Amino acid sequence: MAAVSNMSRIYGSCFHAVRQAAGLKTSRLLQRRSFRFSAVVQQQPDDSSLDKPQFPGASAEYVDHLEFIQPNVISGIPVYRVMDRQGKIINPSEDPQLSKETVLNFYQKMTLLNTMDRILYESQRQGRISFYMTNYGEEGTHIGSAAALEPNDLVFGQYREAGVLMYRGFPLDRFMAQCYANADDLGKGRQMPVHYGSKDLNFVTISSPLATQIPQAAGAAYAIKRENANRAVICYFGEGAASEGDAHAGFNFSATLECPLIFFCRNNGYAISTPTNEQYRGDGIAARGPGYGMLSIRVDGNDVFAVYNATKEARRRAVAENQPFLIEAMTYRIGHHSTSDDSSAYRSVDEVNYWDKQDHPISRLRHYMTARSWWSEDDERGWRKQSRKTVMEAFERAERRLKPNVELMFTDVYHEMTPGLSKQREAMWRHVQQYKEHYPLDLYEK
Ligand SMILES: Cc1ncc(C[n+]2csc(CCOP(=O)(O)OP(=O)(O)O)c2C)c(N)n1
Repeated sequence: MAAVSNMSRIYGSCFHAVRQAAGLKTSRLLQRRSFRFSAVVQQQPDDSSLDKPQFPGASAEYVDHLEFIQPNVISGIPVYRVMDRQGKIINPSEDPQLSKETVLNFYQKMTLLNTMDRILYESQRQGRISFYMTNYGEEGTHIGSAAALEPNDLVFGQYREAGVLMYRGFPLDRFMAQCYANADDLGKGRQMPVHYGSKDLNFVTISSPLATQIPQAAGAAYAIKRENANRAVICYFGEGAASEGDAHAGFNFSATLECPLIFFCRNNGYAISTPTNEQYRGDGIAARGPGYGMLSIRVDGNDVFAVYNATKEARRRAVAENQPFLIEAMTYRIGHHSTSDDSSAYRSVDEVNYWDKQDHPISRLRHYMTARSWWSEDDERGWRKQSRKTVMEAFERAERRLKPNVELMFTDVYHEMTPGLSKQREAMWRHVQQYKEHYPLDLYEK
């Protein structure tokens, strides 16, 4: 009872304040605080509206019956598709009508990524590099989205977006140099494999802790907006990373600060061994967009044209209207999570085979090209041979290349080396001299 009378006292004093404000013309406080609030007070000063104040945190009707909102109010968000599994355009008005040259480039980048993955995966298995992550099955999400961006748009990746960087022109030699941590690695050999980055290509260096890129992307997009730079930011992440608190922070900041940002979720079914039915309860990631006040769409990530159309339109509007967009691309991770994972422990071979053989982004695009006589069996054979040769040559060059100068371990953090770092450096050299046989310094740049 005491609580109820307290509540009515609080509400009573609020209504008193509203009445007073309505009686005055419009107080300065009201003008400053809420346009909607002062408009209601001014336009509808009758008793019924005074009894139904507009709370500052929501615009809604009042109801007089108790009902919880069902989670399935936002469920079954449709999957936008342009091509069917046979590569046939479903609705001609959605055909992006890309030139033959562009489509062939899509196909060649998707398959080159596949070939690079195969060689580097094997290379890890043979102990030549320490770690690797393949992109099998997600090639459509990479190439379709990358092609829809402008080169000066800024990319924040998670780690499984090598195709985006490849589309932007990162050479095979640079991919290999990073994985081999050799002297040509832009990261100076300091990161584990697949942590690529390129300032020239506006691709922010990958960092392993999940979802850190999401609030960073929001901050970068806010800066870009303030510069009025006619650029967008795209931020890739998996549906697993979307469970991190950082994802919420990034979504909410970018929506409230109205940032030109495209959130691109690759929903590939698994976060290592955690399947989506253990990852979340709502309708995937797209369903969260409206909760943040973001325009959202779910697309077929194995349909490179659907990904392209959705990203292109999101990019156009993000820049023109300064607001974030959320794209959830449904796809499937065909490979193991990484070389540290064996996915046969948590999913069936039949399941993987379905996506590999029946619904693959590369075969779908190939059907499209074949139907237009843009690609033949001979072209395929020739391209496979040529791309494998190119990848192998880059791989051999990377393997032969020296490792970075050891001293680089201690640079780039402080302008002047700190005493602590200096001591570590001396200790390192003492150790290396003492155990010379384990440290083949001739393999390192001087
Ligand atoms: C903060 C944090 N927690 C856990 C991990 C370990 N980890 C690395 S990848 C990964 C799964 C991420 O899955 P998802 O975001 O769906 O991306 P996918 O690997 O499927 O592309 C986990 C749990 C991490 N790197 N960082």
